[in-house]
Amino acid sequence: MKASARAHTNIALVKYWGKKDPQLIIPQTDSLSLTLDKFFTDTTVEFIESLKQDELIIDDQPVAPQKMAKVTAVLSQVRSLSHQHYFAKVISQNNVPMAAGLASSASAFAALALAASTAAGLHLSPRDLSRLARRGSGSATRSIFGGLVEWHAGVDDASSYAEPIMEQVDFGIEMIAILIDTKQKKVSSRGGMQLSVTTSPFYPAWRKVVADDMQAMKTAISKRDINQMGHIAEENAMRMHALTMSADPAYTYFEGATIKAINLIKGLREQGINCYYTMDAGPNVKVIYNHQDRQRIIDKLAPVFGKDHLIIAQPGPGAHLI
Ligand code: 2P0
Repeated sequence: MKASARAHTNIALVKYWGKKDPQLIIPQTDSLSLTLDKFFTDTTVEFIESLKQDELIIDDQPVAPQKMAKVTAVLSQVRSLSHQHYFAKVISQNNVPMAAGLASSASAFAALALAASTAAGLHLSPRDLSRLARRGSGSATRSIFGGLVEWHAGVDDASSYAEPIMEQVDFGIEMIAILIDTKQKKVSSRGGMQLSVTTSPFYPAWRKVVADDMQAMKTAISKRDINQMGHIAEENAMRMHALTMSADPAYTYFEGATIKAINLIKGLREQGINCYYTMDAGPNVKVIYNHQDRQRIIDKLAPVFGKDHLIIAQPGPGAHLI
């Protein structure tokens, strides 16, 4: 009744920002992401008869039971599916620089879903694994798969799952995460997105933006057109962040250095280097480009942000047992 799994984090190119059902984590819209090789979580789950409650250790630190609700949501679903009632010991190790602002919850809950379901003797299909990971965190739904992945919003637990669009991504797309700030964010994704759903007057327009961007992004992917993919991802990210600034009370994940990075990337484009930016629920900027342009982009960014604040990532694999 023990298993270990590794899952990688992902960067959304068409973002998820809001839930229809906060309990089951059914999103308001579809989303689309690229799984990354650099950042991953290794998780071991063991169901033990003698345990009185679930236990969780993250990066060698025990986690208090009252902070385990998301993990318990996944473990409870596994117990229900496998018709057994043992509590579990969960040991998780992150290889995600927390400072990168790359959702460690995506890799964490994808690894937990695979390790826990395997430890319980379940043999879930990848689709059902993505539904299970979704119980822990929305972005984890997509991290079950490698490469380019689509999360169908769906309307209920059965219809809200992820699916690969292209598992082997071999046309040269690459990303640099610019580490701008290492502090814990003030507004959680979970709290922030629900504030946007309930108070931003732009929310109905966002649903339309995502529907259009999903179509356009899939067309760009089918043409392996990195520039078009980058352009759509950049526009989509800015429109997602417009939902933060238009909420009541307004909030933003941007900092001064975020704008500075955006302007540098625009400057690179004016010099004929095709690169595009995207940001998630934090100030760090991620640059999307063709790997052939890596050095020219680093040469521009390193003097401003420092070479050790630039992390290069390439397309990565789906969740797997280790
Ligand atoms: C995404 N983000 O699509 C978006 C873009 C951040 C910005 O999913 O409440 O940790 O656990 O479902 O998945 C971050 O939010 O939120 C996220 P929950 P999650 O990647």
